[in-house]
Amino acid sequence: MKNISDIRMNRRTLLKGLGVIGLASISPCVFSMAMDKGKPLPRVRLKLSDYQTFRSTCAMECLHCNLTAYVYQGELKKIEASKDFNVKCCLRGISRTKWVYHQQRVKTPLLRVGEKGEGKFKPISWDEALDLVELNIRNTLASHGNKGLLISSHAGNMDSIKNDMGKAFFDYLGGATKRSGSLCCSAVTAAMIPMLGLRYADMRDTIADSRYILCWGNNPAVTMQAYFKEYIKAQERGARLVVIDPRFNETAAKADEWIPIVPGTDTALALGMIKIIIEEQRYDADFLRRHTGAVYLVNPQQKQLREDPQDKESYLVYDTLSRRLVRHDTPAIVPALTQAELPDNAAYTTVFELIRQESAPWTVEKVATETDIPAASLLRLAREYASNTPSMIVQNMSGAQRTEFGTYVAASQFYLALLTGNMGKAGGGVCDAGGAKQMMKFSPPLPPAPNVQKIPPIPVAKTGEWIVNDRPHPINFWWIMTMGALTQLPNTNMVKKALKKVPFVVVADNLMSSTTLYADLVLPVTTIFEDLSLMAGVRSHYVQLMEKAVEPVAEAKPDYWIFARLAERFGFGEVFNQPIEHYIENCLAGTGLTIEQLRKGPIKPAPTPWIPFKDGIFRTPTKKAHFFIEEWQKKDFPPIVTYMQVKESPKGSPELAKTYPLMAVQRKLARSIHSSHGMNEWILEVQRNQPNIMIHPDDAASRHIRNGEWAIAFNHRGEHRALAVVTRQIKRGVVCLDNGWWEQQGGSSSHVTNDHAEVLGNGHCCNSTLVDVRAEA
Ligand SMILES: Nc1nc2c(c(=O)[nH]1)N[C@H]1C(S)=C(S)[C@@H](COP(=O)(O)OP(=O)(O)OC[C@H]3O[C@@H](n4cnc5c(=O)[nH]c(N)nc54)[C@H](O)[C@@H]3O)O[C@H]1N2
Ligand SMILES: Nc1nc2c(c(=O)[nH]1)N[C@H]1C(S)=C(S)[C@@H](COP(=O)(O)OP(=O)(O)OC[C@H]3O[C@@H](n4cnc5c(=O)[nH]c(N)nc54)[C@H](O)[C@@H]3O)O[C@H]1N2
Ligand code: SF4
Ligand SMILES: [Mo]
Repeated sequence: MKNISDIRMNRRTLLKGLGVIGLASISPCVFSMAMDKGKPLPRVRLKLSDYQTFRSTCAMECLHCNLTAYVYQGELKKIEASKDFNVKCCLRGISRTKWVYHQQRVKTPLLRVGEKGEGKFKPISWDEALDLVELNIRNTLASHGNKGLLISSHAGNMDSIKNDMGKAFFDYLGGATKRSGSLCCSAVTAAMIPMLGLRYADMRDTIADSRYILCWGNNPAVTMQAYFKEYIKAQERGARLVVIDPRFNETAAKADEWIPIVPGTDTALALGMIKIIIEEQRYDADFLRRHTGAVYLVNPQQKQLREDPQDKESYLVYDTLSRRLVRHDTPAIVPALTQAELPDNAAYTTVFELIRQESAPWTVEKVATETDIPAASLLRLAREYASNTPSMIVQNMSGAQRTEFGTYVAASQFYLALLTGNMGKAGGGVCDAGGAKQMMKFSPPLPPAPNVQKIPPIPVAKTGEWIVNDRPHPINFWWIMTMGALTQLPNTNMVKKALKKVPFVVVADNLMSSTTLYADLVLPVTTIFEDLSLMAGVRSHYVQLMEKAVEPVAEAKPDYWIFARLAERFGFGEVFNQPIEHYIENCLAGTGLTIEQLRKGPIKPAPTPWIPFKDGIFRTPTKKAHFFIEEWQKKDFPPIVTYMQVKESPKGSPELAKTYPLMAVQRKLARSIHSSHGMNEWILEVQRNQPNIMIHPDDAASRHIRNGEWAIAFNHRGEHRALAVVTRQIKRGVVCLDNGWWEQQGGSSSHVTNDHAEVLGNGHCCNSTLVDVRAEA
């Protein structure tokens, strides 16, 4: 296999491919210079009207920008940002032409012939491939039962059909082992759903209305790139942009202030801010009384008081007018918020009071000790955030919540927004990811399977270890789709062991990704523009039809085609083998939207600006936001946000830190979305094509590591090789590793990342990792 770093091209080829020379700049244009047996063919002058155009969306876990493909004589020639769409896509989006025609495209089903990991395969036919899959599923069902089947999917294609179809296929078989939690943002989910009643509340329509933008543990200049113009617009209108990150990230480079922080200590910072906001009475008492559970009452046994124990929503409050305990939703009351408003010897207190007590020990000195943030910065941060309203916390599935106690990090950010009454207002709130799916109810593509066994899941971060140790039961057949399992799951060496242990691993992908190297069978699937689909998701506000523009390369098939053929073999073909339009219509049923409407372009199903929780109405059954979370309490964790020391940290594991003293955080790069796009030679041409490790000069000097030379980050899980960037743009004691490098490019930083499951959301805590670094010998 050709080394990807060898595939470099000259800049002119890149620009030509992107259409910068040619179609985009001068049209009608010259693009064809094909050679016929050494004799140049006549140059063909094409007009825009000679091309057919089709629209689709960039379907990975990013912003789902709408793209227009230009097709000439059945070949995809160029992709550009759709003209009428609200955001302009990035280089990754327009380089997708190269993804379709990539030299590492999987062209036929491939059967392993070498050892797993060697990447030696022989091409086989689809019939042979499907026979093998059928046989291995039947054998697994006979020997292990349904729980012996595992399906893993993630964010390679977030359309409304493919992943759902995969999960449904295994449900129709009677069930399979699935994952719990997510590699991405289950900490946010575990905070938001009980607090606000739903996941996803993105404020991106009103970023420019904000007066104070706090990018807390995230880096929108890179990770929300197509929207970053909104942040700049806010700054031009006078907003202050502040970044909290252990490293000086690309957003910090544009910001008014960078606040470096010790990784994993964000909740300590939040509690320090809350203390200041409460003590200086900078909270919005009126908002808290009307729209939140801050006024609910709690007894000394830490139970919330209810009028009727059977009625979950009958929370009691103390009405300061009638001086009685009443239901929280009684009209014309003024519920007590603070202890001072309660009767002197009351046998209960308010949730607000519990928050005050929890934050009380977090003096500026104590916060400084834990987070390394100076007192003056903390005071400025708390005061400016609370007074420069509307102020917005950008969360966008942040790196800060991919930590061991990430749910409390995310929840503490919601606490701050709620305490200051900064929710449901243009320019305020917490900017999460979000999309059309919040605005309208879409249906699943297929009816639910009739009989599905309840099978205990595998926490996604534990995938490698649990499979190796047969937990919760042995896995005999593993289907991996839309997922870079080998680069994105933590603890790569354990994942490799798991991939080797499972007797039959199927990887459906369109490129010979790192994961395919460990497959028994690789199935070639389509990319966008090679099949028809629908995107009604959680990353773009628009419902988008994903049109087929060209025939699939070689033998590639859509994932849904594969499940249709397999379903036929298992006797439920008719559920899966209808024309794709049928499944798209199922998704759209009840929305009033039609395929024909969508053919004209993307549709936003709600007015702009989209403001979740407008006017303080939340989606919990009480319509109020909750601070006291009984779901956490049921898991034996405090119901009020609290700070806990991350275990894999110098303070949490002093012994381990003697061997691995540096805290390693991850960063996402402009060159890729996770492990995708990063192999695209057009991108390699303009972005660096080797992994970096950011390290502070003091940490580098004591290890004889020099800028620009190879270094190895290592710990008890594995090693990751990268070029050292010796810089003061990262805190002393912290290193930052790149996310998403392929095995074929030297390997992923997940070789060292923590595979602990985040405590409340069962998620991913790759940013709670200890390593040491050495110069390469
Ligand atoms: N270009 C690009 N864009 C993307 C993606 C991509 O891969 N590439 N992925 C998309 C996806 S799926 C997601 S989830 C989002 C994620 O978007 P982001 O959260 O912005 O992405 P990350 O780079 O993971 O993390 C951001 C920052 O968190 C910092 N960090 C790490 N640990 C801590 C901590 O404990 N505290 C604090 N305060 N900061 C910490 C890191 O130094 C890093 O700069 O981006 C989306 N957009
Ligand atoms: N070390 C480290 N690990 C991380 C993170 C980190 O910051 N650092 N971030 C985490 C986060 S936030 C996330 S969201 C995850 C993302 O993890 P993944 O969703 O696994 O992301 P990708 O690596 O992009 O893998 C997607 C794969 O799907 C393939 N694909 C694309 N289209 C299709 C299709 O239509 N069908 C099929 N079958 N396959 C398709 C792509 O070619 C690619 O191989 O990674 C997590 N893992
Ligand atoms: S990678 Fe993200 S920003 Fe770039 S085109 Fe795709 S969705 Fe848009
Ligand atoms: Mo993510």
